[in-house]
Amino acid sequence: MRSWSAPNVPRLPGSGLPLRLYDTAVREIRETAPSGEARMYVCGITPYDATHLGHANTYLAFDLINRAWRDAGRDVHYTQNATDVDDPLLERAETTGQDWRELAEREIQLFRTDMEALRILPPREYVGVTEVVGQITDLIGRLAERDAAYELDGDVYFPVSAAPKFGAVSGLPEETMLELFAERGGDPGRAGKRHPLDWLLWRRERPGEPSWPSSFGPGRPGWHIECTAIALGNLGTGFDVAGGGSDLVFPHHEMGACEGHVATGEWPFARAYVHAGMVGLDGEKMSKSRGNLVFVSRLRETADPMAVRLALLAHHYREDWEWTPEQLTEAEARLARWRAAVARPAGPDGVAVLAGVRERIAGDLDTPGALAIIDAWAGAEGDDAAAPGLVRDLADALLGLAL
Ligand code: 5CA
Ligand code: ZN
Repeated sequence: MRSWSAPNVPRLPGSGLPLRLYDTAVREIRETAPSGEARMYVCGITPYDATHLGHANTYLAFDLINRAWRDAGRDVHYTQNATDVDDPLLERAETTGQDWRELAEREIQLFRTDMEALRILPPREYVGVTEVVGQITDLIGRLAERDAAYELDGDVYFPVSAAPKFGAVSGLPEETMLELFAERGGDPGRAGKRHPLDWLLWRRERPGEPSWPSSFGPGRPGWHIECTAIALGNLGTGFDVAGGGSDLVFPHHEMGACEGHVATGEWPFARAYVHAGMVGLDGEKMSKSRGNLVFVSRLRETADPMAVRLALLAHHYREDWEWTPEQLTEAEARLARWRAAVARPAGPDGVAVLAGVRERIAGDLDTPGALAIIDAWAGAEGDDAAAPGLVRDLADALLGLAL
C-alpha cells in the first residue's frame, strides 16, 4: 500500500551516539543496530476506528528510534503492517452496515493523515495483510513441512510443542500466558487442540466472511503469522527491532518469534523487542473495544499537532500513563516558550544542548530529560547567535518538532 509522506529531517552537525534501548526479551537496556542498515518492524493498526492517543504514543516511540539511528549515521529500513482483515474489523463493518474493505481503507487513510500531522517518519513498506495472503500461506506451508502445523476441523494450528524458544520473549509463567491469550484474541478453551496455548495459523472460511484460496482450503490468516510473514518478507531474520505497544508482548510477539524461528531455523527472529507503555483514560487502557478514546484527528481540529506531539514526548515511552486535557494545555505553553526562544537573535550555548539531547535520547529515549534540557536553554539568556537555529534543527531532527 501507499505509505505516507515524509517530513524533511535536518542534518545536524557531528553524529549521534549509538542507541541503547530496553529489550523486553532480555529485560535490560542494550545497544541496538550494531552494524549496517538498521532494520525495524512495528505492528500497525487494525483499521476499524480512528487513531487514538495510545496509537500515536506508540508510533512516536518508534519514530524517535528511527530519528536517533539516522542521526547516528545509519540507514533505516522500516516496515509496518495494517491488520486490514480481522474479527473486530469485520464485526464493526457488520454492525454499522459498511463494506469491511471500505471501512479499512477509510481508517487507514485517516491514520496516514494523522501520522503526517504528527510528523512521524513513514515506513519504507506499509503492507496491508490482504495484499500478501499468498506470502502468508507460503509461510504456513513451510511450518507444515517442519511438522509445526496441524488441522482441527479445517482450521490450522501451530503446536506450541514445536517451538523450542517459546517463552523467550515474554518470560511469563504459563498461568499468566493463558490469561493473556484468552484476553487477546486466543482460544485456550477450544476443544480438540493439543495444548491450550496452540495458536491459529489459518482460519477456514465461515459463512459471510472474506476468504482466500490456499492449499489448506479457503480461509484467512491467523493474526501472528501475518506480522511474521511481512517482517520476514521485507526485513529477513535477525532484524534489529520488533516493536509495538506492551499489549503485544504476549501472545503476539512471543508467538510471532516462534513462527519465524521454526520456519527459518534462525534465532533470534528480532534482535530486540521494544515496547511502548499503555496510554489510558479514566483509569482504563485506551482501546477501541472499551471505547474510551481520544482521537488524534479530533484533537487536531482545535490543537496544534506539534503540541499533541510535545504532550506525548513529556512521558517516557515505556511508562503507562493517563491522558488529561491539562497535559495539552501545558504542552501548548511549552511549545510557545520554545518557539519564542528559537526566534531570538541569540541564546545560551547550542552545542551543549545538542550533546545533552543526543545523550538523553541515546539512553533508552529519555524524552523527559531531553525536554528539560531545552526548557533550561529556552529559559536562559546567552550570546551564541548560532544557538537558536541549532536548537530549532535539533528539536526537528531528533524530536520531530517543527518549531
Ligand atoms: N494490528 C495489531 C498489531 S499487528 C494491533 O495491535 N492493532 S491496534 O490498532 O490495536 O494497535 C496498534 C498499535 O498501537 C499496537 O502497536 C498497539 O500495541 C498500540 N496500542 C494500542 N492501544 C494502545 C494504548 N492504549 N496505548 C499505547 N499503545 C497502544
Ligand atoms: Zn503485529
